[in-house]
Amino acid sequence: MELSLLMKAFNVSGRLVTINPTGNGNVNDTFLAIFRNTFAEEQVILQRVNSNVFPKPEAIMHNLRQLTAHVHPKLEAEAEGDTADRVWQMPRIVQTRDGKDFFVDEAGDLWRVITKIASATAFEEAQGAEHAAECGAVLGHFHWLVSDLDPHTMIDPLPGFHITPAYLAKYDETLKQVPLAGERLNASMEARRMAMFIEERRGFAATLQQALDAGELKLRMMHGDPKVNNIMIDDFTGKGTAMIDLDTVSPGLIHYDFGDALRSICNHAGEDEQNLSKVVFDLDLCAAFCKGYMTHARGFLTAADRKYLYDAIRLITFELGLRFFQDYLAGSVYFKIRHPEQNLNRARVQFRLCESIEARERPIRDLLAGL
Ligand code: GN1
Ligand code: MG
Repeated sequence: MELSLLMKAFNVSGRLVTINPTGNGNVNDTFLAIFRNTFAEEQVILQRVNSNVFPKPEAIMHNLRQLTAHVHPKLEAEAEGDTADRVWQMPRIVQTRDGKDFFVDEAGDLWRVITKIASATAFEEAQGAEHAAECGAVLGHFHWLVSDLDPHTMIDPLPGFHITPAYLAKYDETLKQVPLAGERLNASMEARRMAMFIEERRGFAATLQQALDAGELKLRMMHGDPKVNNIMIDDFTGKGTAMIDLDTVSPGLIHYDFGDALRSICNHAGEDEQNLSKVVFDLDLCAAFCKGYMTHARGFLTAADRKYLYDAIRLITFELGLRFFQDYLAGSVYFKIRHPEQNLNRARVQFRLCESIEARERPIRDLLAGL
């Protein structure tokens, strides 16, 4: 269905001037639509939710409704008493003309429109220590925003998301069940090296899950995907202003968020680098992020939480590499790709980053202990 026709289903005033792909998401398709009225312009984000990844896209919209209903009043209350030059924001759902939160096309795909956070940028990589610190502040503030959101009002969007041992089981299953997986594994030295890397860390994969099962860590609301390009920075003040990409907000361990933000912020090379020597975990950016995070998180992090922060950084990096590698073996059915080996290369990058984190274990632990 033509995008401009599709947009007509949504309640946005004015004439549509352009609609173009935006962002670099690996899962959903995202477009920026610009509307003009006589005296004003409106920009909104149109998205097709990937039903391959999210089998119940309606649940995603139910969650977004619950989340925004919980957070918007908190943000408003905060803004009232605020004299600082910072404004916290969260996108809002734009309804269809018949008052629904989404539109389903003839193919059965779910489309939704949300407001665009104006005059703000989500960078693809860390811009420096100040930016990293702002990313930390945004994540810490987000954790505070959702800390009192009742998990029972939310539907688990992706059961098992961020349970690392479950990804190991899926990887094993893929090797057993997918006819071409073994062939793909044996086709290159690189793939075999990835498989060895995984074997060496099998025991480690359960670290956070065991701490949770033992009651040492507890479930809280997490964002699920707080990588650097899901954090928006105000163009005028340079301060963090919003977390976007809210589809994976669910009960989980905030450790995964902490680790995920760091593994993406501290790697200048990004997720698609070919030259592995450029993939390094940057300790200065890590320190800056942690400082920003602590301005909001100091109050709610327990001693047990702190104990697992290093493992969280290492683990989520390993988990993402494992997810990319498993998807490569399965024929790249989950993460969108632009070339056939992309998921294999993405796995190489995360595993190299994981090694870089392991090599810096002492300084990272020291840094975390000093927070
Ligand atoms: C996916 O869609 P995107 O690019 O924001 C993925 C994350 C990964 C990320 C890696 C629902 O996020 O878990 O960390 O790619 N999202 C989902 O770039 O699987
Ligand atoms: Mg996402």
